[in-house]
Amino acid sequence: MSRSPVEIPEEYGLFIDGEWVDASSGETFETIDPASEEVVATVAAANADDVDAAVSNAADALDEWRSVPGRERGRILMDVADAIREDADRLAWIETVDNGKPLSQAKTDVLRCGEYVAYYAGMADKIEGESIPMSEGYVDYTVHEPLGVTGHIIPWNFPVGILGRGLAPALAAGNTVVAKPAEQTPLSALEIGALAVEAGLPAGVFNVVPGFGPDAGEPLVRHDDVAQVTFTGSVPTGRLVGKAAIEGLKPVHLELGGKNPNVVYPDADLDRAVESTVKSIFSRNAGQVCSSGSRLLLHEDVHDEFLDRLLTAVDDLSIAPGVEDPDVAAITSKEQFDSIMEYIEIGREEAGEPLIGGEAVDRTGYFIEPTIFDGVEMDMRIAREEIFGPVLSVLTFSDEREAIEIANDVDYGLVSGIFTSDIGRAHRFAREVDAGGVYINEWFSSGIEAPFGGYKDSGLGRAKGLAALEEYTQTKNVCARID
Ligand code: TXE
Repeated sequence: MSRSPVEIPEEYGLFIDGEWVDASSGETFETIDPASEEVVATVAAANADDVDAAVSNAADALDEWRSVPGRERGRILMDVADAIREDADRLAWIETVDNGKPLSQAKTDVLRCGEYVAYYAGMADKIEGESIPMSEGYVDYTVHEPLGVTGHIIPWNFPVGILGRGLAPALAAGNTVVAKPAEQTPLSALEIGALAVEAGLPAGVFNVVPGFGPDAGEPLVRHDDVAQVTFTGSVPTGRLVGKAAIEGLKPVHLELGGKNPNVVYPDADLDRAVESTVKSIFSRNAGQVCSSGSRLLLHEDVHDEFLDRLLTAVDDLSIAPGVEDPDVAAITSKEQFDSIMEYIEIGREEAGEPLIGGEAVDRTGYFIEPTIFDGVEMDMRIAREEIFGPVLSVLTFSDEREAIEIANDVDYGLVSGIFTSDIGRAHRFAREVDAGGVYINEWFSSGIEAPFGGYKDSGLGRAKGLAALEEYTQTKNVCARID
């Protein structure tokens, strides 16, 4: 690896009440650069006592933070957003070394985190209630109040982006935050915690407790003083988190996986569809994306031509360490690498040799070649299960009805996409598909202003846009007799 232009501390503590502290147990864990397999830093490992300390500080900070007038809260958050954006190059480098992703993508994620904070900063003084007409003699109005301390459990695929997505609306609405980053990628959340306090966020409003799921995540979800939980991750862990939250009668926002259908018709702009498909499953974070286009549904009349073009494009992709900013970089962890390689073997047994790829790259680090399986059928595991890597399953259909049937024939329902020049067909698909998001003629079209979340097993609730504020507020109705 080239010499790091960024000084990354060798040790990180927990970040509680604006201070770096050791874990009460003294335990630490190592975070690994997946491109070099070397240790990036040693990080304090939080347990239930540390989580309790973080939650208690967040609870103490709550009264002050929720009483800051919305406009002032927004101003402070705008300063935080600026601090994140100004520090984007350094943070992006840290994110790349910790997570593996290409440097330019890490920078996009950091800037996006700043955008989330700025977007919701602008909302902090616009969380308005309603006046509700009643019979004469009464005045009725609603107030949207913060919930309290919110617990955020963050995955490793977009550590800084997903942090910002929950943190920003939670803080804008007057809540305080305790975040537990994934054990594979704890650094960016810790860096943002410190940066936010430096930028003027009162200490205790945002705390970061790195550690493992059962040791730190579960105590956070179960803590009596945590009023709401935001979780992004796998379906099995999401079910555990959801169950624990509901036992504590607290609202829970779950953003889980996907096995998303990307449907291509012969009348599509094929250049654009190929480019989008490559991005949807290979070049964006090596396919480690819940909204990846992991199932490609090709109309039989375009199947051969599309695959020819796709194979040419995939063959051109560069694979290298993230710091070299390639198209495809390392898989984030050894566990995820092993899991993807296992799915590739399952794919070989179910669908035969892949059209391209199918091997780990012969070098240090967790690199996997972009892999395409053709002739996939819906009774195969590679058609139904989330692989979460650069592995594409190709299915063929002959008419709109069949496309929808295949698209909807999974337990997931996060996003979907269609490429066609027939506007009616595109909107018929949008109406029929069981998914929380529909991309028409560009995979990943949409932005932070629009709601994002899953149907079926892909989750509960909505992130992004105005919709997210509902996750972080509770409605009080006030009714007065006035005669
Ligand atoms: O997920 P986990 P893993 C999917 C993807 C991937 C698979 C496994 O298919 O291959 O999940 O990844 C914390 N109580 N996604 O094992 O376990 C954990 O520490 C509370 C989809 O990494 O869900 C981490 O911070 N928290 C996805 C977070 O949960 C617990 C993103 C996610 O870990 C916990 C990531 C517990 N009992 C993986 N156990 C997406 N939707 O984008 C673990 N955690």
